[in-house]
Amino acid sequence: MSTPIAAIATGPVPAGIGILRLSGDGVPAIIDRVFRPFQGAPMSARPDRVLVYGSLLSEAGETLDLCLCTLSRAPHSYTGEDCAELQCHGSPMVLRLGLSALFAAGARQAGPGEFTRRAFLNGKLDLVQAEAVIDLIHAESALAAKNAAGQLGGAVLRRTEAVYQTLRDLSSHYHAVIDFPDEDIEDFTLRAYEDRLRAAVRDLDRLAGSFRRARLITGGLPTAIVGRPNAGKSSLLNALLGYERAIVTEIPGTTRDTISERCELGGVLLRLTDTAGLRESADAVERLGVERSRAALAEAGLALVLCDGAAPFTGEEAALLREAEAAAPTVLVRSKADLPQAVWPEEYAARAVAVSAVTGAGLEALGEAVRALVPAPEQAETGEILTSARQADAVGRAKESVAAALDAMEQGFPPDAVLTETEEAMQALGELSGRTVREDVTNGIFERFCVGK
Ligand SMILES: Nc1nc2c(ncn2[C@@H]2O[C@H](COP(=O)(O)OP(=O)(O)OP(=O)(O)O)[C@@H](O)[C@H]2O)c(=O)[nH]1
Ligand SMILES: [Mg+2]
Repeated sequence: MSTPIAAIATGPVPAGIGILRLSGDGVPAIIDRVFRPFQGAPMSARPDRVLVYGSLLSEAGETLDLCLCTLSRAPHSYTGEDCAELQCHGSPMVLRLGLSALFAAGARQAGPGEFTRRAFLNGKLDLVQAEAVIDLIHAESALAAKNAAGQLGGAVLRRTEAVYQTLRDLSSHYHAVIDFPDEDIEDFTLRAYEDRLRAAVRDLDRLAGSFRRARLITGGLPTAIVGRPNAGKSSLLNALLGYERAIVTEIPGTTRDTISERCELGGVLLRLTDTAGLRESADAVERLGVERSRAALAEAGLALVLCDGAAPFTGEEAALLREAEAAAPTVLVRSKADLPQAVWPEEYAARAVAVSAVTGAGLEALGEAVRALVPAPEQAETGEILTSARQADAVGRAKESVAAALDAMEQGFPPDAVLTETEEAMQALGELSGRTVREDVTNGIFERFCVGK
């Protein structure tokens, strides 16, 4: 028995289309009470997954909207239960009234992630796929979306499933050794397992290590924009974001506090931090700002060093460039390209990317320079970047246990020692897919969802 739940699945702003979603027992009957087709039979008497045009009715039977309805009966639906969707005009008020009508007809409000939780409980999705749904909804870069889509397609599980099979085979083999000690279990098959386990350790290690690159596609690579006062740092931040995020003035020392925003540049998701211009200052507040600039540089995975192209490139700029290069991969950016340019020493002029925050010239070239320094992680293309610490932890533990099992085999330890490790590894992989995960862990995952998903 599963209580029928309903929610508005689309955002709370006026839009072209807004969707009401329903899942659970008795959904066809509930739909018949709130939706009247313009022609023919009620929804409950129609086949699955056909779009039907009709009226959305209020509790009192008045027409709220003209909309499209579709029904997907169990088990062929997102949740695996009877499901329906009402595609209305995207008026938040109409959707709220429609939702009330659904409540009056017997549904209750869905909790955050409840549709996807039901899909998980009914075996429609594993836990990695459920988390990929959140990642896909919140993707802020093309690569993040690609990675999430790959995981939704089962990319991670395909890889770990092969390892799981190996462990299962190995464990039944050892159980056979323990249960039938008199049978001669051939040694060479065990050696074949050693090769498979070695491959498993490599695969799991690569997968667990992918988490280190997750910030490249989800949180954004920490990127410090540094330079001397008035170099045009805040102007560049604004130009890249496309709106006036930071204060810009002609007074050197305008920016004090660091300002961070995410932005995609050259296909790489960056967390850009605009900083206070670096100089010796007598002003206590500015000095604190400069400290923060240096801290941002120290944490950065990428530095954009801005130097005013209309001014000479001095020893101070050169020192700043060296300081940045010691901290992170660095792009030298020559700002204010729209102004008459000063002559720079050839070695710096040759490597600098000229940009203008005023005209937008050079921003594309800057993107290319960033892409060249920060190659996109290949694993994102196939959906094999783990994006949650939970997943990385489970895969990491599985790897440790497989390595320990391998070690025990190589050292000729008794079967029990190998079995303990293979079973630990299988347990960890089960947590990854959700097969053996604790309920409080799954609760934590689905709480991160929005209502309606
Ligand atoms: N013509 C032109 N002027 C620019 C450009 N970028 C910045 N400026 C001007 O340069 C001055 C300083 O710009 P900001 O962006 O505030 O420089 P900043 O590096 O953030 O300066 P501080 O915060 O003081 O360290 C302002 O008067 C901007 O209008 C540009 O691309 N072209
Ligand atoms: Mg500034």
